[in-house]
Amino acid sequence: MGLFKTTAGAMRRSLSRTRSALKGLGTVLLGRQLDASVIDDIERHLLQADVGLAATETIVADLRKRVLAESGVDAQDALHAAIINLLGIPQPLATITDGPMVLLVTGVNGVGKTTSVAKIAHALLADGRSVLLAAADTFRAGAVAQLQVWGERLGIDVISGPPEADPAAVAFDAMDAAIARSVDVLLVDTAGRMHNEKGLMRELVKIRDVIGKRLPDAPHEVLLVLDATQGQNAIAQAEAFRKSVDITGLFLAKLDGSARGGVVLAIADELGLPVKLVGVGERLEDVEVFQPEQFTKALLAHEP
Ligand SMILES: Nc1nc2c(ncn2[C@@H]2O[C@H](COP(=O)(O)OP(=O)(O)O)[C@@H](O)[C@H]2O)c(=O)[nH]1
Ligand SMILES: [Mg+2]
Repeated sequence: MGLFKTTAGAMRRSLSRTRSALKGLGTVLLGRQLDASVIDDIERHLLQADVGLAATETIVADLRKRVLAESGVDAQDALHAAIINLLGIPQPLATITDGPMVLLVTGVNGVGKTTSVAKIAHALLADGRSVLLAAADTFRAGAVAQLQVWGERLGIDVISGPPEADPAAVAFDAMDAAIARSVDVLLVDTAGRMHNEKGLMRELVKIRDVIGKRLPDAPHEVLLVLDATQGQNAIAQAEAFRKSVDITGLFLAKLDGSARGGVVLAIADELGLPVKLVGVGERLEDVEVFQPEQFTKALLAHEP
């Protein structure tokens, strides 16, 4: 889907606090050649910015290899290349063939699931796709209403159940509706909290299975929403979710205003799950395709 924008300016703005956490790393490297002391500097800066020990070590090891392989390597270029190596190639969302394509959106409470569902719906609508929403967060009072408000703003229907409905039953009804109406995309919003974590994961598996029974190959994407301001805690959440369901990609919300954008590197190193989309604000338009190249440029930019 070539429907999400990638804006260098928005990415640069979003990473301004993360760049502060990196304490001017981009400037530190300016005009320097890669050597052991520069690598030490890089290591120190990365550790201050929530990149985490494991990803920092991966990057440092990559840089050491570069020093050995070649002399006179530009430090900035080398770090850029090492980060790109770590992040891997961009992985876009699954494409719509003959719909409905089903996206299941998961994540803990407050990370930005419902907002992200609305953002994705908005982008799809702008691309001329028909979209249906499913309000499968039936645990939190007000969650259904919140999605309905977005639905009204976007002019699309929201499938919901009675108060405290079984979320899997809502998903079932939504699948029926999506198929009957031949919509292009069904976005399923889910709860981030249950009475306990086991209950939450069991519910999620049930929702996933109900969707898969109704339509083979669905859900086509299981997007885990993580909150970029939560740093390493986001990694722990991903570990917990992936034990129950196959996560196909991450939506990293709240990259704007986060000083912990370095967590993207930790995610790549520790989880190996692709960040597909990033949230860069609270408005419907504030969603970007994650582009490793652009992210790295913004991370190492000279200006604050
Ligand atoms: N700054 C910023 N705020 C966001 C972003 N995404 C979501 N939020 C805010 O995070 C809060 C929780 O979002 P919500 O979608 O209700 O989270 P949910 O509980 O996971 O469904 C709301 O105040 C959103 O406006 C983002 O990309 N940037
Ligand atoms: Mg929600």
